[in-house]
Amino acid sequence: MSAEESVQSIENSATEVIEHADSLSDLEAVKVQYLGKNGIVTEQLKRISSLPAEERKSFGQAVNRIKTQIAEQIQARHECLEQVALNQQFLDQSIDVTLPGRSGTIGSIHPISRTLRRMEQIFDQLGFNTVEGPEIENDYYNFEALNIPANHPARAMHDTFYISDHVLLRTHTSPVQVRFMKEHEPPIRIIAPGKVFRCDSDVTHTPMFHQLEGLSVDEGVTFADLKGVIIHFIHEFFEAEPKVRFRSSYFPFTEPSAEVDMGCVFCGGKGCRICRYTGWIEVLGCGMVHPEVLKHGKVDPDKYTGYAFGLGIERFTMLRYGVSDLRYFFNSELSFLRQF
Ligand code: 2NL
Repeated sequence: MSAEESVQSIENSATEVIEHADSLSDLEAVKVQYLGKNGIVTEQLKRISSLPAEERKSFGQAVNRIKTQIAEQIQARHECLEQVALNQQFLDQSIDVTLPGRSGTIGSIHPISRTLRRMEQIFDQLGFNTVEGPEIENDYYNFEALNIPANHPARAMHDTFYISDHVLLRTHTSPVQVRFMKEHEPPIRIIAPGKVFRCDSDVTHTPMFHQLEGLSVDEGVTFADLKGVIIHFIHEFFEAEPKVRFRSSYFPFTEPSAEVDMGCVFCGGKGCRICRYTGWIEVLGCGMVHPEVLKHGKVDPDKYTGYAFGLGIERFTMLRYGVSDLRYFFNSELSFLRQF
């Protein structure tokens, strides 16, 4: 084999080895093997001085040529392997964005809010709009305007949280309706839900609870309209048709007044512990708006009549979902709340 041939065979073997280097570290080893300080190509360069003078030039050129070519091939292979490594890295680190995410803890609607939404929906279908007002009131809107004068026993009945002489936490949402009457001409059809406060706390009373009141004022509104709306509401709310009875009662702000009972949903009216063996459960109070109250609302009682009603949201929630203790609504027990 001539010197040129042996140089060419070095390049051929290098090409082969380079092509078979599967990793950057393999390739680095190949580079050292051929081009390193004691590498195969470098050894050839060292041979030049021992060659006859006339061979040196062409041999030297041949070795330098393969040195350059091997270096280029290594560089090309290097770039190729780097690309492969990068593709592998992309593959290893890729995520499947179509996989469903890990779900966090999701809250639930508080039973009181659920009941409120349900009530709003039923009254919305009857043409009642929801209105809100301040929880901090003055004694005029909470008492005077509702025909409850300074020394009326009703003021003692509602144990009131006073903030100062004339400022208090509302004991019912009626003040919202009085304010609304003052600002709007009949026909009026509204419900006023919200927090109310009474200085009372035992097994069946909490100092804050939720009430929903309703008011309808127009020409020719009668007690028959009130009965129709209340009976419809009870049937819709309980998704059943229990008996409903109107029992004569007294409120300073309505005349005549009535309390409404429905057939016990637990025993079907036969009598049980829940209805205290009467077969009836008291659910709300109502009546025709007292003319004095209409006047405070700047409504002419000679032209208009109206009915109003009030109910406790906690009580309706307990009856509808079978909650046995009022305190569940306020102690934030997750095992209770998760059921809603
Ligand atoms: C009850 C009784 C009731 C009213 C609330 C009312 C409001 C205005 C005028 C007249 Cl602006 N009345 N509200 C009427 C009758 C009864 O609530 O037992 N609530 C739990």
